[in-house]
Amino acid sequence: MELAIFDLDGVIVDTAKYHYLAWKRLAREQGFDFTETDNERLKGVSRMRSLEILLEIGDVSADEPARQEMATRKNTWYVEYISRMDTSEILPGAAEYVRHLRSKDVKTAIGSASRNTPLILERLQIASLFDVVIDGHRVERAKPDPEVFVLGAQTLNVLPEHCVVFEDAEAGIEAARRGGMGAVGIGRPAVLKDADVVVPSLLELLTLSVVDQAIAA
Ligand code: B16
Ligand code: MG
Repeated sequence: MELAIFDLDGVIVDTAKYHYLAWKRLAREQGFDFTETDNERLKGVSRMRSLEILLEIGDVSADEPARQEMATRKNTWYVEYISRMDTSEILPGAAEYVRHLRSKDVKTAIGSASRNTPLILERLQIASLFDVVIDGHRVERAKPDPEVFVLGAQTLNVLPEHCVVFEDAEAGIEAARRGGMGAVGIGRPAVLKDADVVVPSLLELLTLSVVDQAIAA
């Protein structure tokens, strides 16, 4: 592995709960309920596709200007929530594992669908841990298209076969596969069936690395 590409939401930080609160608020305004189970369908999915799914669930029709307005309103609420985040919300082992890889001369990147990536990295104070950040502003095609990961690899001049993607969403695992990269699933094996390996969180990988180092010493 020459380059480790990390998805952001669900791998480095759990912002899904804030997306959920903001989408739920929008659904309530539209007169229907939006559950945590429904929210699972939005993980790793772009903002506008998320809105489409939400409106399908509520059986609400809206024209394009109304959709744009709803997406903007939801994002305003979401930004209010994430603006209050701090370093305590980095997922267990995540920053330490990224630092560990960097100490082994592995390059590191973020490959996220979120257009709020810069704000999140700033709040968590971890922007300096990544050689490049590719987010929703830089790509035209959402995961499972591999564009976000391929762009990261190209920017750092690394061949896809030397890249490993760390992802919590099925669409992200498929994107890594289609980009010719290794795929580590973060979450449940039943959901992330196409990953090379699945672990509950980056903490397990950090622990394994520490054990490997101790054995080698
Ligand atoms: P925004 P990831 C994704 O981030 C989230 O998982 C998904 O729920 C969200 O809709 C998407 O970002 C867009 O986010 O509205 O902030 O641009 O998992 O690719 O890091
Ligand atoms: Mg994710």
